Amino acid sequence: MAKREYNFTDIEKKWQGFWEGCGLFRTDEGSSKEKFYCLVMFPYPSGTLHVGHGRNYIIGDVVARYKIMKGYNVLSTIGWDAFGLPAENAAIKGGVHPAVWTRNNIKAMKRQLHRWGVGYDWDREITSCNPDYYKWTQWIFLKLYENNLAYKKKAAVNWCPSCATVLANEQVVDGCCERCDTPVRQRDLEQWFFRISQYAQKLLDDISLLEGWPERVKTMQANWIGRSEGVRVDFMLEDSGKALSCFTTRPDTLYGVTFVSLAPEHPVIGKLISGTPQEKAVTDFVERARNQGMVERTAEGTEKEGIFTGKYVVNPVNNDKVPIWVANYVLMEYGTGAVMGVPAHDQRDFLFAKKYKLPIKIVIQPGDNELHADTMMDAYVDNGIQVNSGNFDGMPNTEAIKKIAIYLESKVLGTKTVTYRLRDWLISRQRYWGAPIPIIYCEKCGTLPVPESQLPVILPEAVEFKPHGMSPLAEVDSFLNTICPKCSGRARREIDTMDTFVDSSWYFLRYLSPKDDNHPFVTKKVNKWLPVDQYIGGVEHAILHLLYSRFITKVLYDLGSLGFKEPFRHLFTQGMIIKEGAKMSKSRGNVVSPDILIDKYGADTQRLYILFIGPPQKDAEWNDRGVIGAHRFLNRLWQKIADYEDVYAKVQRADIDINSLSPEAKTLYRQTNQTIKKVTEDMETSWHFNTAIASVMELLNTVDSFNVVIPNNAAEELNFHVFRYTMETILLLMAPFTPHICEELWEIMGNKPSIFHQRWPEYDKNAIQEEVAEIVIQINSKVRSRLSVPIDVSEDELKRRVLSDERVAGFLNGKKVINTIVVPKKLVNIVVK
Ligand code: ANZ
Ligand code: ZN
Repeated sequence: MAKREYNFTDIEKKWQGFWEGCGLFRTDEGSSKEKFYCLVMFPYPSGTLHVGHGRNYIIGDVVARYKIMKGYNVLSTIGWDAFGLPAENAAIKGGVHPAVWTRNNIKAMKRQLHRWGVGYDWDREITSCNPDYYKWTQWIFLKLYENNLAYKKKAAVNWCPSCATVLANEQVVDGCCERCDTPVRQRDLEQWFFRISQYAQKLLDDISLLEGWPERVKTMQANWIGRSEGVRVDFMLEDSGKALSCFTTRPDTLYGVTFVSLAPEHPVIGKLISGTPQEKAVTDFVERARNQGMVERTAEGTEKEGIFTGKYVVNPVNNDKVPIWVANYVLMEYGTGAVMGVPAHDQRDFLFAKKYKLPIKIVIQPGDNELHADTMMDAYVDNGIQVNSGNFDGMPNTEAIKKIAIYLESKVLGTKTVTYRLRDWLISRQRYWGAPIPIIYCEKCGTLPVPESQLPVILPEAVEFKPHGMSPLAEVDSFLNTICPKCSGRARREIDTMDTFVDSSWYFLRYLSPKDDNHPFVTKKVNKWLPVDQYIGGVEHAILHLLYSRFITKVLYDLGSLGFKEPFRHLFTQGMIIKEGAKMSKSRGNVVSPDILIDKYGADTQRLYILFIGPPQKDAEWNDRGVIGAHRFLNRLWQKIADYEDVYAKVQRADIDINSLSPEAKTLYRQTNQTIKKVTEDMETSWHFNTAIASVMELLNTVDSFNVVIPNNAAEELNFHVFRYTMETILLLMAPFTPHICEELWEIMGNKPSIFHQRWPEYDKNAIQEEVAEIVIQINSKVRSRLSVPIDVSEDELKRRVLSDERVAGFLNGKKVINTIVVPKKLVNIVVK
């Protein structure tokens, strides 16, 4: 009979159709099985996918298939994070409408996902730029607004004076406009914010609930929230009698203050300088610093700059008169926007003081070698003993931190406070391609939310895209002009759209009722299915997306709409695929197209390679030869099973009793069971696909040296049973990784599809125990030691173990081994001189 070919193209098409037909990924919500919600971060439809993207979806697919085989009722879904800047840029550049561009990309990406054999419950697909979705994003906005968690205030935007347009941060390159290279300026606009800062403490506390998250992501969340305990110290302004509050985490350094510096935006500056000789210079400086933009101002390498206001404050603990400066490194958004400068103990203050020749006053000494202000090369930031600090002299500074805070409070000179680095979430975008913010402005009635019954506020499709000027929405009269919901007078709509992070902050709730016209989500359903059991995505979302999703979940929990406080129970962040030392990306031109590889080797090869390339949470370097290796393995697997195609039907499957097996069959049977154990453990402990696959590969090596005989008698039948058992086990273990070939071979072996309706294999506990033999070790025929080894250990391995036995080594010390006599399973005699 002719050899059956591994015709992956036909096989893959066949099984993709089969899974679709049998609804393998269609979730039956009524099922009594335990639920498992497997979620990959929904992609931005940026265009065609490359193999680096594939890792994310393939991992998600493996998790879903594995859990199906483990007997769970799996929910595995996909959607499109479809609003955003690239679509709009494409419209401006190429004249394609963002909606068209987006829809085309979705189509291309869907095709790609299908070709990889990645399965989802496609009936639940969601697209964030569709009105049936963004209606509910707007609803979320209204809920926050109603609960005083959405508000409007002036905030700086990046403004390109030449394009006359607002730029997103990613459109500012080295302080200049990406398009025309003009220096970008900061401009204040009224913008919408979500009051996430109100949830800072809850977001911090509940990190403890995120048991299945990588430690480093939890740390990133905590750092971003950035809780600081400190004191607000009041410094009296010289002539006004008013206090200037400075936030410090180091009250122990209070006696060392030699200046105070203000953020350029600080409201007191105007009053301080008005009518003074410094007015012009300070105003100019403030203007310049504000145009620097936040990111640049706080960057490590940016030069610390400032200007003296001509005014002074008084240090409340020692009555020192200290100058007030304005400095670019002080941010208005943090603490009080005013900092007490302690150059001896803070590095930024030290550089600042050196530059502007301000005094340096040491108040903490290390204890061993004494510091001197004029010879210091850097600030001394470590712990030590208080000096020059009045009654606190001689005290360890760690104690002075507490004592000085208590002292300040008792004298009403300061208050202990907690500050968070987390700022309110700016959700306004001066963009077209986003969900319109559902707000109406009426001249008579003021700012009003769009009534829920009028949602969605539809984003008009017929607009003009120009590289210049305002958001296109500002020019669409039919959108702009509306009727006041309160007085029915003429009113106008908000033209800002929402940050796309709002769209993605709640989408995981929508998959449970994607077509519901009356509710954003159904409380009973989401309470049953969430938290998400396994969330999978890129580490680039480790901060903002996760934080915003956690925030919105907590708000909805507090409103009684959700019964859980955290949306994602386990989080897996996969590493990137690197090529030629750089992240794979279109702009770098180092992408590997999955289509060419699938045409040449099939999707299973690509899946296997991607999963085998290294620990899935680590970055990995792409290597074309590795793909060939993966392909070769699948061919070997194919051949091994296809070679006996005719035999499977003739030899019925039977239970295996390990005790009745030949030594060779016993070894194979044992290793098969050990492999089940290993693969299962690798899957259960944070998805070690690569080591799981490696152990299956080893098993196939053992099969290669196993003598498969087409059976003519009972003993040979037993032998074949073990072979069949091993091969079926390999297929079951490999099915989540390389599903198509496993389905096909499963069928060739005479089994009914789908292999995913089979239960994940369990190992025979008795079979994995290695049988051991007690070996007597003699040296020159005298018994010197004993050793337990696996009964089927090879002679070489036995010799190696004997020679590395500690007692034996002691006897051999300095002697020469002349001969080693081995009696298998019993004895080793070493002859020495
Ligand atoms: C005096 C001092 C002395 C400080 C010293 C530090 C070391 P964390 O820990 O990150 O919360 N600071 C306060 N408000 C600021 C603002 N708006 N912009 C820039 N810096 C600001 O940082 C708190 C410290 O950062 C505060 O403690 C203050 O400097 C500075 F040896 O006060 B410190
Ligand atoms: Zn009105």
